[in-house]
Amino acid sequence: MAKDMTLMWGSGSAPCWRIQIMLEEKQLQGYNQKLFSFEKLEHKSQEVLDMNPRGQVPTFKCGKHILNESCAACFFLENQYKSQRTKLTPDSPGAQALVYQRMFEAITLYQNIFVYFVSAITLHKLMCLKSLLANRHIVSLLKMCMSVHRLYTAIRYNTETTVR
Ligand SMILES: N[C@@H](CCC(=O)N[C@@H](CS)C(=O)NCC(=O)O)C(=O)O
Repeated sequence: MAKDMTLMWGSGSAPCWRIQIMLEEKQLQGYNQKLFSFEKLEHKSQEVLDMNPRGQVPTFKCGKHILNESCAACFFLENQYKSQRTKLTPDSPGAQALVYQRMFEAITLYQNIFVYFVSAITLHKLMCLKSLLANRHIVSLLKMCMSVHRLYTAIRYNTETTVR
């Protein structure tokens, strides 16, 4: 059962923890796992890219299924092993909706924090050049932040963009 599963993960990654916790809750120990170092950019290696073109972890494989979104992997495991150990989604639609609500809240929060940090770092770097830039260029600073955000979104979702 668990022998059919492989989890590619990175240390300190909350999305990876999601799947690891799920596997523990469903008592699916014994799955194959491979740790990739972010520092060494191992998550951009061909081995990961072959499974996940985004070059991100977690990447989870179960039989013929390859799942590159942690929540999708968790739902897959829940559906596949519904009656095994901890039940993670309640049956009643109301209670189920509250579970989904908390899940989407957490994803939105995670994304907003990330975008905030990227924007804040970019702004900080640009402010260091403030003496070179007149205040009238504040609009350019904001455009730069938006470009970074667009670029980040494109990389994350593997879509095209032009940075202006
Ligand atoms: N939405 C994805 C997020 C995956 C993700 O952002 N993984 C990060 C580690 S926490 C990663 O691999 N970052 C490296 C990169 O994007 O290049 C999920 O929940 O599985």
